Amino acid sequence: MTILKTRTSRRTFLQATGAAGAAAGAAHLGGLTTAGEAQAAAAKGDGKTVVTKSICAQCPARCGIDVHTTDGRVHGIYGNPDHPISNGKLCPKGPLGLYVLYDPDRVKGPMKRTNPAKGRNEDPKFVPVSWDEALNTVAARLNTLREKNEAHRFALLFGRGWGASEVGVPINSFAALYGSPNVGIGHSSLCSDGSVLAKQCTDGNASYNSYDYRNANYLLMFGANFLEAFRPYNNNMQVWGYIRGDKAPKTRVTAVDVHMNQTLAAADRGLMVKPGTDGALALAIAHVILTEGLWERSFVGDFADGVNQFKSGQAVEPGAFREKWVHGLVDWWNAELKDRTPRWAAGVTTLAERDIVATAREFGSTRPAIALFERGAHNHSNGVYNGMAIHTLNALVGSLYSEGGLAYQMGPAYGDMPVKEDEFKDALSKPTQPRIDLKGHADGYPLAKNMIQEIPKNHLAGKPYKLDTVMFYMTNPVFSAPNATEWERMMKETFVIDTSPFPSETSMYADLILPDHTYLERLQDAPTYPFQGFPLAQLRTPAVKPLYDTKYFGDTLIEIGKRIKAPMAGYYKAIDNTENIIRHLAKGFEKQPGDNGVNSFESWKEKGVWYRKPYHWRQVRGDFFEWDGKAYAKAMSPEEVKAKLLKTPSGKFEIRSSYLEKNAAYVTRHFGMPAEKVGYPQWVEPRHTGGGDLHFITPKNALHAEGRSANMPHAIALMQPAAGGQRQTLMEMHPDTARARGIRDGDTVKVSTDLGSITAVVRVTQLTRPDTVVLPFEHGHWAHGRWAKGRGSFVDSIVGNQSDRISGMASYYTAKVKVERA
Ligand SMILES: Nc1nc2c(c(=O)[nH]1)N[C@H]1C(S)=C(S)[C@@H](COP(=O)(O)OP(=O)(O)OC[C@H]3O[C@@H](n4cnc5c(=O)[nH]c(N)nc54)[C@H](O)[C@@H]3O)O[C@H]1N2
Ligand SMILES: Nc1nc2c(c(=O)[nH]1)N[C@H]1C(S)=C(S)[C@@H](COP(=O)(O)OP(=O)(O)OC[C@H]3O[C@@H](n4cnc5c(=O)[nH]c(N)nc54)[C@H](O)[C@@H]3O)O[C@H]1N2
Ligand code: SF4
Ligand SMILES: [Mo]
Repeated sequence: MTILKTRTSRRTFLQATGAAGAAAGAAHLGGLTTAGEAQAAAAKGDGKTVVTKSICAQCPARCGIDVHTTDGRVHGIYGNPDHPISNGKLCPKGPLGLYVLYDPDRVKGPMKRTNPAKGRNEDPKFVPVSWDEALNTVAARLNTLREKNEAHRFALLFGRGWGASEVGVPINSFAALYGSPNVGIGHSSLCSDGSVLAKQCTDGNASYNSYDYRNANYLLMFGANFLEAFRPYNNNMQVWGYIRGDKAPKTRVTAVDVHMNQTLAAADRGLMVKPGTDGALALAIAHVILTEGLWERSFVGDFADGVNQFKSGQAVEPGAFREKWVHGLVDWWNAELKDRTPRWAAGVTTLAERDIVATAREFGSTRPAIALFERGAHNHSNGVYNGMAIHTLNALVGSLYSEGGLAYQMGPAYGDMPVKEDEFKDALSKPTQPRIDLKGHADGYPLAKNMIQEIPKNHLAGKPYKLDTVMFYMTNPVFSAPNATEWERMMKETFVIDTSPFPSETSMYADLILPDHTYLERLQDAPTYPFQGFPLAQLRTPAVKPLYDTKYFGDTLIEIGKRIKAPMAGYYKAIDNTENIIRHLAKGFEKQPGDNGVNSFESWKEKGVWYRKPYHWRQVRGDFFEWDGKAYAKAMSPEEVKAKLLKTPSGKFEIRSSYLEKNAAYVTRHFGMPAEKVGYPQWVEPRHTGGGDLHFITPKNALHAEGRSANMPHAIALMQPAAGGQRQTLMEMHPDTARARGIRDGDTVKVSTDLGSITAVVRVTQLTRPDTVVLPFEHGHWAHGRWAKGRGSFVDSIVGNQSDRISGMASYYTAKVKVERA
């Protein structure tokens, strides 16, 4: 296939070879990106090395990086020593960013498809177009849809983006002004919405947690791969070195997973649980904490007479317990927990009863302790209930907002935008149709945040309608969503716009590609994922002039906005460009300078990060305090706690969730328990897809950078020993399971579900459960560059599209497969 042949103008050629002077680069950028004097000098070829402070983009940890550039070429990426997440260190993927920038298969300028036929084996026959033509083509389509009152048939889907300069302002304002409910559907339901909803149901914060690991003495991790993936990976490794090394006492760790990953291997105790049963384990741990009287009385409360009445199998008199910061404890005990004994959980999880009891005693008697979970625990149909049971353990031991506990990330002190959207609305701005993913709709997923995985199904069925034009920013669901191949059918019927700098699977179905700069070429605010809670605002500054004729996505969307025939064009003209947005954000730092002195746009660029310590709130033995500038000394009233920290209707940690009870009819319909029981963390059997007999787990590994490492030769080379050979990925299978099927180490096997089959090479190992096979995600691309293509197994093509009815989280780890010799 001769795909992605590009127009190599003299200008882009010169830039690509690094011979272009600063002037050509500046013209290319339209004056938007000021790379700085120093970089201009570096580009001149005087041999000097320039260090640009920026932020890694190969995983959501967003580590601060020092990018070393000499003569206009990046030759090294190191950790920024003055950045609180990286502290001068990086994970192995950080330095490999060079491969992202210099990927030979990059899309080198805007392109349009000339072959109307679409399919994996169709050459799109892309031809270069100018930016003007490309932007005008998009604007013309969007104007026509609006004129026909069909604005809803335009969808803009995005993934790894959180910044004000791409999602916050350009996308969100488009959603507010253009008139389609489908502008800005994020990929969060492919990622971690299960954890977000579990928190929302219990403590009212629809968010991920921040963690104070360094002061914790016990970590209990469920389906979160702390030493290979869980965020922020690089800092987790630094934390690990401290809590397992210098710290006294050493923090004890129990990790729960379905196979022996690096985290389990390094933990004090690794529990290999049956997939989908983490909730049962957490309930039994809670049972032991209550029956053995290990709960934190200063936070939870106590029996009026101080005598513990929690006895296995026996109900407790309502009213006997005086609750402090929890709501519904005794109701929960009576309705669910009294029978969730370790023996019962041993039957469900296949773990040994004594291990469950030992874990519960350790967790319940070591303070401070943190129970955390991520995708392993919630990528199942019962994910939110599992997550609620786990998160409730934090309440039982008093870890909410405590030192050595967990909290929620604070936002930075950003300045306001120069204009308000409201002034640029017209009669068509308000959407009149439901969202294509039926999020929030009674027939769909009323409680979910996003349901991106439902889009192809709904489109193909024409329910609620058919899309016309679909634009993608930083997401490639045709590879990464469950039942991924269903997306291809939709993409054949729609006008597809991709913004990826790489020839992704989405690009192969694109009608138009408007390529983004890579992260080392763009000026971009890059908010942190929740870290330690104190506010942190990060900035990417280009380390080199863009190599090719690309444009930062935020600016692409602003330029489209300017071309819409409606008042909204005025808004985008006023915003004008992404640097302008970022300059306005930075104005907030004038009033609140960072601890590192950052108080302006210029100083932000110079340091790459603004932050202000400490975290603002703290719970100490059942009392809540605010930081008064010197100490956690300002006592908070229950009303303030409710407004700022425990944001539930009761103002407490709700073991009996008002949020779920409010939606009882819906929950009952899908889960089958009686309405009065929906609010409690409880055991719900997971529903499996696929129709096979072996659990199919497809996790991330350390060298894998979501959909962005597949074409990086060194990343591939470094993961080979664990994950595969040059063209194949290894699937872990237990010796008993292999023997029963006549499979030997190194055999190629066929792995099938009701959606189809893939092949994999088997690695026979005791590191996985006999009922579970493990095949890493990320390999098996059929596009995405020369080294990515045709290597390994495309796992999401056989994982069924089933979601947790509460969070809408895709149940990736719930499939069951049949494995036979190929
Ligand atoms: N190296 C690397 N790090 C990353 C990313 C990356 O692409 N590469 N991506 C980032 C993103 S977007 C996210 S969302 C986070 C996700 O971070 P994690 O949630 O930690 O990542 P996963 O690999 O999806 O799943 C974690 C673990 O769940 C296990 N598991 C599967 N089913 C079960 C189960 O039923 N119970 C239990 N207890 N465990 C189970 C898997 O074996 C796996 O070890 O990682 C981030 N960090
Ligand atoms: N089996 C299995 N499936 C999974 C997972 C798993 O662990 N196992 N993980 C899930 C999780 S947690 C997530 S978050 C999703 C992630 O899956 P996606 O939402 O698809 O996101 P990414 O893989 O991060 O990147 C998508 C695409 O963005 C494009 N891209 C890369 N860099 C840039 C850039 O600088 N600019 C622009 N405009 N585009 C760029 C590339 O084409 C890339 O393929 O996958 C999910 N799918
Ligand atoms: S942990 Fe993530 S952000 Fe940090 S260096 Fe590694 S890939 Fe980059
Ligand atoms: Mo994710």
